Amino acid sequence: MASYSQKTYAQRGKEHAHPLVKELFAIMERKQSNLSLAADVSTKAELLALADTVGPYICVLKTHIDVVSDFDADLVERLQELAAKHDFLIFEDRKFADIGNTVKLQYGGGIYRIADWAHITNCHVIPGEGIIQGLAEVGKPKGRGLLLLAEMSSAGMLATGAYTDKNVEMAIANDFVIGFIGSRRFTEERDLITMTPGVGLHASGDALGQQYRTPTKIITENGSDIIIVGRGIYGPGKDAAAEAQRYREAGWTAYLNRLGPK
Ligand code: 6AU
Repeated sequence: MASYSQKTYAQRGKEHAHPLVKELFAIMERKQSNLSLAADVSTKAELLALADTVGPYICVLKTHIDVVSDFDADLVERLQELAAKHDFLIFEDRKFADIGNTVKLQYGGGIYRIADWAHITNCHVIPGEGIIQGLAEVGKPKGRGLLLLAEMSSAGMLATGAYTDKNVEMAIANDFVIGFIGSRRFTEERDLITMTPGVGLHASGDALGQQYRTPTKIITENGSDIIIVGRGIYGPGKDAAAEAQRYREAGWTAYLNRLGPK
């Protein structure tokens, strides 16, 4: 059987069992985009403006909702309107890491009510499989999906070897899990997607341990599915729309090169 990374996104969408992943692959195909924007800005106005500017070029908007200093319920409504207008999914990068009972409360409640609006969220499996079960109790009835942090992009990260392998085992066993944060394709057991942060065309890293690799490395060589780009798109002095188009083009070309000649 051909590796999933040799198949088109369209084909994988058709064959996929999870409605959310079907929708994601359909968006990717429609928009010819495997680009996710990491919108790490600190006010509501900046986040909405950035999502509206970059929205046409991305398949997923990734948020850190707890860095928005003037968060309110209206922000969520406006983000949902932008998701409909520009045809993208919303991924709240919450990185849950507590016991199942606590993450249930954090995911479904509090100020942010993440499960009500984020199609995708993510977690560390350091507490064991109960974290996935807790999150699934809240998210599964709403049709949401979960990514496991099988690896990280930063220097000296500890998610390696047997820990990464455990992530893969848990993902295969839990149908609420739709894939991973990591640098490569992890398994052919089922079509679990990989989203990769730490992608940049120009910089090699930042002063706090972030490390950047190119779309070619990540998509063509490593078989990942989606590149996550933040400061490469909206950094100081950058034209966010132009940079987003450049990353979309680079990500899509890297994907076409992976598929090879028809
Ligand atoms: O492109 P950057 O460096 O401006 O932003 C990268 C984004 C940030 C991080 O919180 C996130 O990606 N991230 C993650 C995610 C997505 O979970 C994991 C990781 O290992 N490294 C990383 O940078 O919003």
